[in-house]
Amino acid sequence: MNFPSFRTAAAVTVAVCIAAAARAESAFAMQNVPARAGVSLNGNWRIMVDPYQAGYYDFHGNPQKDGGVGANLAPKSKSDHEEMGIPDNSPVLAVPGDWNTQRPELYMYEGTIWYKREFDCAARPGRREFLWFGAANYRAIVFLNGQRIGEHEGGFTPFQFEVTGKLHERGNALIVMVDDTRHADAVPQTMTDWWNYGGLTRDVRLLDLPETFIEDYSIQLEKGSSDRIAAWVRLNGPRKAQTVTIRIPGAVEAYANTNADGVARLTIPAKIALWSPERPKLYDVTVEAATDSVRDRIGFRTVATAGQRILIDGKPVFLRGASIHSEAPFRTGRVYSEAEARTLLSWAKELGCNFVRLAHYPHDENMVRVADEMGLLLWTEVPVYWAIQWENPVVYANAERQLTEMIARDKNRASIILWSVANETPQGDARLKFLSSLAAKARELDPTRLVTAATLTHEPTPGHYAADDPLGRYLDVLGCNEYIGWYDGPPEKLDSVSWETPYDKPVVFSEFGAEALAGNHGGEDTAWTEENMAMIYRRQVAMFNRVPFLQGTIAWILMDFRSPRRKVPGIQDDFNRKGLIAPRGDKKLAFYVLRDFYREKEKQAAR
Ligand code: GCB
Repeated sequence: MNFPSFRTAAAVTVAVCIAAAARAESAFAMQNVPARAGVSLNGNWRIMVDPYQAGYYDFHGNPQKDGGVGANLAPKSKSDHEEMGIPDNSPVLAVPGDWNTQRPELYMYEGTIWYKREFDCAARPGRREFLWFGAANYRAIVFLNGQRIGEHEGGFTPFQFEVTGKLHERGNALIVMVDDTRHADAVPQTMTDWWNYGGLTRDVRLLDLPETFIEDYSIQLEKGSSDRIAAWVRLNGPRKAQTVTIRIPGAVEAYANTNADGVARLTIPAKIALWSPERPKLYDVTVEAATDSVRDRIGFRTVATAGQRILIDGKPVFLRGASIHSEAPFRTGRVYSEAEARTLLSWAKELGCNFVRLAHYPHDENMVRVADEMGLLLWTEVPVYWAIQWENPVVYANAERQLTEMIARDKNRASIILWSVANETPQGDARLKFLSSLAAKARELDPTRLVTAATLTHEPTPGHYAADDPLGRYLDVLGCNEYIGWYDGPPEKLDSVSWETPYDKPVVFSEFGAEALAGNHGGEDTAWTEENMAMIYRRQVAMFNRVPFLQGTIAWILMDFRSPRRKVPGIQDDFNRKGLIAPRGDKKLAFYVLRDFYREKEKQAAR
């Protein structure tokens, strides 16, 4: 279900005003929220399904005068027929969690659902409170005690609103309108090959912070150095002038004063053991000011390119990769827990991966933190996917905001080496301008990592491929998605194709694959069988060995994932079956083909 017709002119104007206000309120990104004091607002929330957004707009498409459902109205007497409330006998949804997999009637639902949760809060004097959301797909408007406090757009990044002074000791009503309607002028646009899981899909917390708190920090090796840390710390609150200390037991203890904006910058010489996939050393880091302190676990590594090579800690590395969607193993639905992140990343390890591509949007923070621990290098990306509106400045601003929020959250994670700005976008001048600006923005926000994108294959003459997308000029690493033997020609084509690139920079095959239903067996020539998929993988691997400049291969995909585009009955049934593993954990034959190739690559690297 989709209700684009309800984007009336009035509705659009209102949405734009709300968005502007929300950006201001939620302008900063809080670093390391899992380590902050506060209370969880996870659990069962009451809901109201509102496909017409009648809880927000009146019958002429104007915002409800009294605030609609957000006003938290209840009948005042037994004769009052108030319709806008979310009463205590309403159905419930668990938060975190997508709505589609929790209630059968919501499986295909796209639109608006109102969520309500009541909580008590003994706010302490001299403290500040923030409502924090790990993610809400796709647009959320937040109301507290009947008052609108802000809005956020973008389904995969965190946001928060300050609510200091707005809380009661008892019976606070938090109401959130979540709308996952797809729009042509959104990021992503309407056409994706993944399920549009709606709802409050990640943790919700009420954070309790000192009046002046450590809002954000970056603690990384200085670009180009393996023994100097470049750090900055930013305070938020009235006591901007403080001394900030960074402590890494056994390695670092450094102080600096903050400037008038509450920012301290430090360059610290440090004898530090480097993080690598083989030895994912994380340090317990403390950041301290007089009014606040926060602890983190941070790894330090370098990443660079040298000609066509990728160097980690100065050594060339071949990326033995697989992509992962944020699709939960065993139960299916959006991933939100550390345990699910661990299962997925352990499967990648079993496959022999040293690298994972988190497709096609920022994943839950648990994924990047567990990857840090397990020693998996990461590619993480924004949902600039397929044909978005390249000439629309609102779309660009949206993409840049999502990129900024992703980098803000994850900049201290050693596992991440690549920020990706796009996937399989159609070539053209407007797209090049859009994506080169986005790449420049990524570099400005984080000069220490590499910038990439997954581009489409180009076959200038039959059987001869070129990794030559003009976007490559603006990237550090060029990703190239190829489906030779699946969408592109018969499998035999893989035996004779050749590749070239005009770029003196690393090229990776950012996708390749074939599809089979786990347990479906037959001849190699029979579509959808494990044997057919394994045969295509064998030919792919043989081709990889003939591409001298290749620096990595990223299988599409580690585990099957839900997609409304996948309709073959009895085979797909709403799942893209290109997973090397089925959601219930069974490994398909192709898994072992790729695992053998990755074992061989690992041996070669050790020689
Ligand atoms: C692609 C897309 C990915 C799809 C995949 C497929 O090229 O990047 O999102 O799911 O192909 O299976 O077709």
